[in-house]
Amino acid sequence: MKIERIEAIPYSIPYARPLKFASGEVTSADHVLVRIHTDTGICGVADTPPRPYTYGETQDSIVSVVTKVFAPQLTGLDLLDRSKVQQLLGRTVNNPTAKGALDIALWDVIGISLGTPVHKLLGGFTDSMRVSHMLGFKPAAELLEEALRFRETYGINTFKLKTGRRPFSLDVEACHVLREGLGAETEIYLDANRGWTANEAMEVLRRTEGLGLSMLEEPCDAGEALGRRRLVQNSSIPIVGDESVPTLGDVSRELLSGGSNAICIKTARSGFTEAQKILGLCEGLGVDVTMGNQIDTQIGSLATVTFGAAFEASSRRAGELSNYLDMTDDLLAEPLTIDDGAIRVREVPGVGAAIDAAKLQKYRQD
Ligand code: MUC
Ligand code: MG
Repeated sequence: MKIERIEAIPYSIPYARPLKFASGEVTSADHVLVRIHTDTGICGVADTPPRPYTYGETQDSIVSVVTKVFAPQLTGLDLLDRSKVQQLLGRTVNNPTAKGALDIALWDVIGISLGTPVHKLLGGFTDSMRVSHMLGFKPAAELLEEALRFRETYGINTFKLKTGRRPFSLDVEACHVLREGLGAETEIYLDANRGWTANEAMEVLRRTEGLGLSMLEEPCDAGEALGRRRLVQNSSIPIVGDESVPTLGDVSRELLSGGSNAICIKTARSGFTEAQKILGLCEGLGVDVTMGNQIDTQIGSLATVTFGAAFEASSRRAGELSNYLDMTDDLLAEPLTIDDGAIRVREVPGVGAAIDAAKLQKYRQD
């Protein structure tokens, strides 16, 4: 079975409730749908979220690198020659979500052709993941209202609060209000998206001491190596690397330099192949992982749960899988559902992301 043709389709779906955070804001999902067609007629699919403030990719750059650089290199290759594919993708630096989508679409094709769900091919550990919901910038009372509504409606009991790049008092107040309103049994952790310095992060940790926060993600730029190491050494909770660790090499560097002591894995930027290597590295070193959200659509969230549920170590913590709920629509033909705080994998061949053709026609930009 050979790769015959690769499509990169830009599309745009507005958000009903935009998400704001320290490094940017998302008001519409201006993503790229990647489809890999084979000579047997099978088609694999995946989604890419352009995040210029995180990886330097834009919707245009993703379409361009997929169609002009990767498609000519991959066309004609055997689908199972996975290491060859990785080596070819690796010849181009950066472009993590373009590469991640190609990798996921390839796994999708392999699963469909074998008649096997990809979560089984990867590891088959379990069939669902608990969901963590990401709370963007809002006044504290509105954050609490949102968290209580998500707990009541979906059974979600883990929340990641976006912080940083705004007066400390707002972040500290939000932590206190959420803990008081949600009670001791709800998991709350923070993500500053590099919005503080290491010293500022330590100040916030001091002011939230005793609230039982479980993790602090990307508090400052990992390039501030000494400050970051000091923060890791002095923090009583794990300091999670996210945008500083898109690749296996980045994860190694951050863990060895002491800039992080937990790792966020995102399938949107690592695909399944590199995500699996990152997971193995972390397991071997005894480092916790979280399954993160690149502000994904339902297609992206399904990819995350497919990978996350496949392994014991990636399914231990709740995965960030619910922010698609803020979109006005989605391309997935059969919508995801969150029941009792969890999302299930799909027991169909491949990843299971069948696309609604009419919706793709409506939202595509090309
Ligand atoms: C996160 O964990 O940082 C914010 C920007 C982005 O691309 O992903 C998010 C979530
Ligand atoms: Mg993050």
